Amino acid sequence: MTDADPVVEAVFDAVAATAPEIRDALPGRRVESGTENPSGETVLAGDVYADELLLEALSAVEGVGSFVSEERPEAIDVGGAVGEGAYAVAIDPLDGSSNLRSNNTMGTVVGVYDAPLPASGRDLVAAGYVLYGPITTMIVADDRGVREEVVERDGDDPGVTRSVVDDDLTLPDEPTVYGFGGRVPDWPAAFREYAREVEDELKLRYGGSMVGDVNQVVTYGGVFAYPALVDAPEGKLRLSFEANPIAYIVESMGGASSDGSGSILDVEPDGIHDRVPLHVGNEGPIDRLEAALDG
Ligand code: AFP
Repeated sequence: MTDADPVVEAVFDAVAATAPEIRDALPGRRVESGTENPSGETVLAGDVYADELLLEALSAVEGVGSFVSEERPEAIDVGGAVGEGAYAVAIDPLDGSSNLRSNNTMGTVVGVYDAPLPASGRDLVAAGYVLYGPITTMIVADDRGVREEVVERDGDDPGVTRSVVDDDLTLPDEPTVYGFGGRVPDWPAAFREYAREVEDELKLRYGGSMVGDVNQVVTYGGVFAYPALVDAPEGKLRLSFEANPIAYIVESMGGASSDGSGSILDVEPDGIHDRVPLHVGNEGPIDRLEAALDG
């Protein structure tokens, strides 16, 4: 097993340390901030708070050269030449924030790139997500594999504990669950036909937060997709902050990802807020999806 990358470890220490503070701040930040993010989406006070906390925490990590967030138009230079010894860290600070009003799962998504953004997923050296569920867990993927950790406050101390509960997370062999985003009438016919087949075989697990829905697939096996839509062929999810990190994690677990024709990690973006159709899960359902869309 290769040694841990100290900068990657420090990035996930910093992300874990913010988790209890973000979680504690959520009850008072369920309201809209009155602003929109670069993707034109309404920003909640919770999004703003998480984004600012993560910028502060990650700026302090030696070896992080730039901070790139779903909530900010441009990369923030935080010191160090990205790709020449420093990393670019891409963050979706509060994925699924519309679940805040309905008190359902949300998360923070992290991509650690060894190249300035916009970058291909092949430039990722690590990726992970924090899941704010009944308990706070964190998935971390790097060249050593994929780990699941429980993140808790360290008693009365200011820090947190990261307890590894599975140090070699792999996708279950048999798919069990599925979750498809968007509205059925907005799905292209080929995807709708594919979805009908999957619905006859697997159990629906869709909660409106990519992190929560992907964690169902990570835990039980299956397929998650936010597909291309008739009026939005690029889908909804952002490549840099959502699709690439999730694809890196699932492929590192022995699964597959696709933008509809090939691995998400091979998509070459034009901009840091590019959207892409995202499909991840067991190889079988993903291979069937690509065949269905290629028909
Ligand atoms: P919000 O962060 O605005 O809640 O969006 C969450 C998300 O980006 C992703 O987490 C979900 O998979 C997807 O949007 C849900 O989109 P729909 O609301 O269209 O199902």
